[in-house]
Amino acid sequence: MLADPWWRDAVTYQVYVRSFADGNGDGIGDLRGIREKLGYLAELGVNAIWLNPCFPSPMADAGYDIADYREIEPSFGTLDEMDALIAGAHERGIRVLLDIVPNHCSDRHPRFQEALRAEPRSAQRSWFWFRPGRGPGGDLPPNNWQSYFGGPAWTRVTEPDGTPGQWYLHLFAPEQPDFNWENPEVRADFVKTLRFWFDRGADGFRIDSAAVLMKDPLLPDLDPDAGPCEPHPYNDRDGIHEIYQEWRAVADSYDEPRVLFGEVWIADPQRFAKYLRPQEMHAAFNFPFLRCAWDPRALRAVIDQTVVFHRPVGAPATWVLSNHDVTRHVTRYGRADTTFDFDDRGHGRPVDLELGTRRSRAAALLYLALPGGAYLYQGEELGLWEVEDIPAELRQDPMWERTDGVNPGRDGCRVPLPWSGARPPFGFSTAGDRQAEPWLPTQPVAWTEYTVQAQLDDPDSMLELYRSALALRRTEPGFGSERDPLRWMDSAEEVLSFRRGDTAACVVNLSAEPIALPPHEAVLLTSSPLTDGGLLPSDCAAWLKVG
Ligand code: TEU
Ligand code: CA
Repeated sequence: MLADPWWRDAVTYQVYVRSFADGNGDGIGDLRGIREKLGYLAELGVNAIWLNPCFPSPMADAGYDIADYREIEPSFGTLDEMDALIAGAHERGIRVLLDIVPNHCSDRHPRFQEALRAEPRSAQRSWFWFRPGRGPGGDLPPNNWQSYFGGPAWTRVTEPDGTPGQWYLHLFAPEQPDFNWENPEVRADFVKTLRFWFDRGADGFRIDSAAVLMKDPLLPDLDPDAGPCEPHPYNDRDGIHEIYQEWRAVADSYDEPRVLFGEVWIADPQRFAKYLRPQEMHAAFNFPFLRCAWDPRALRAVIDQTVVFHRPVGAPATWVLSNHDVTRHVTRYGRADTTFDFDDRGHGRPVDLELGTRRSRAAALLYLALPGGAYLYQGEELGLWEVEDIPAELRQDPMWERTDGVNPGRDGCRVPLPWSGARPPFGFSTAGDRQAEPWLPTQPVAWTEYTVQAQLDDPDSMLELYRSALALRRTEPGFGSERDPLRWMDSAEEVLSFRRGDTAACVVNLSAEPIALPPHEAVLLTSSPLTDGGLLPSDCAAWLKVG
């Protein structure tokens, strides 16, 4: 029997574990907290949850520095707690995806510790990229590569005999040494990890930094004028596809196939689509859509391009507006420049949160109406904005420190969720009276009106908009089914208007004036009320039943 390819049009909710819900009152979100909120997630109507890394980690990069791939981070819980969470989610029909980080581990990982103790050119060091330095005494890094978090991508070690020694490569923080994927032992170890979690019932993995695993073994200098992200000679090398073919075979070896979806930051859509060939990943994030301006022509172009490049490989498109790395879209859409850029997060620019919220509501109806999978980042269903005024001493993101504060980093989208009550920490802890201060104690007081409690049953709230849209995705087959292609309808250039299936249509008005709706049988949902004359206002979207 062919297993139900549920992931082709699933709505996946991203749980940023340490900021979702704290089950034991220590101020850090955890697995128990998630389990206690499964009812909330089921009622919201999501099909799957993706948990950011929850494995033992010194948290130099919020869990993306893993010291043990087959255990649970103690501050998040235990293996038993994970089993209970997976079981509880499955009882409610919610799949559970974990986050695997193959490019690098923690410098506390036993393999890296062993490598540090071993000789240069030893088998232990060949798990990583150790190289002698350049210049007199080897005092200069082996090449000019820069870390994504700022500063050189190399750190020098002290050899066991106390002398200054080799350098190791880290595309991210120094606490995140890059694995050497040329080494078959590294490959075998990751297959073991995949099986470990699949055997425990995990339904799939989000693959972190999926396109940067392979490096040119000659480690050539880079053109310093090439952009920070790509093209890099080490980025997206051909051999990388073998790895994902192997992973796909593992995933498909289960009766109920497991899902692999990649974080593939590649702007070139042809190279991007290679990762989605039938024997590779099932899906990958659509970052061009996430980064796109709130602009009708740009959005139409990126939607068309997405559909065009997914079709030949047979993979479903994905749609995503926010995640734990980017500025929350309520804030982005409330600025003059509505795009997203890693190197310029736009912090401190004027923001009109009312406009950003209005557009975010319309964007929710847009992305949830597009054919394919949708990824929802915790808090966007509450309309949360980026917290930009985090004091320097509370900032935790290595991006902030490594750029000397030039880049504010990602803490502003990682603030703990507000659940209830009139004051911070807004019920973030579920453990009764025991409420330690959250690990990032920067919830704005204004979130009083944005708690789950305040929004439930308020028909005008963001939460109710999401709940209604997700319910309609289930009951109106046109919106939900990925197999129904998108067909543009005639409209003004500044309006995105398309049909899904036989009876569903979505209209988004990005023009400055209210517009008439196309002929329809019923208005199913609107992001803001229609005008008295029944027109769709500017920056609003409507879901229609059409004949
Ligand atoms: O992010 C990778 C990432 O954000 C990209 O910026 C990276 O620069 C890209 O691969 C360039 O092509 C992931 C996680 O989402 C993030 O939270 C982690 O900090 C990072 O990997 C390191 O694990
Ligand atoms: Ca906790």
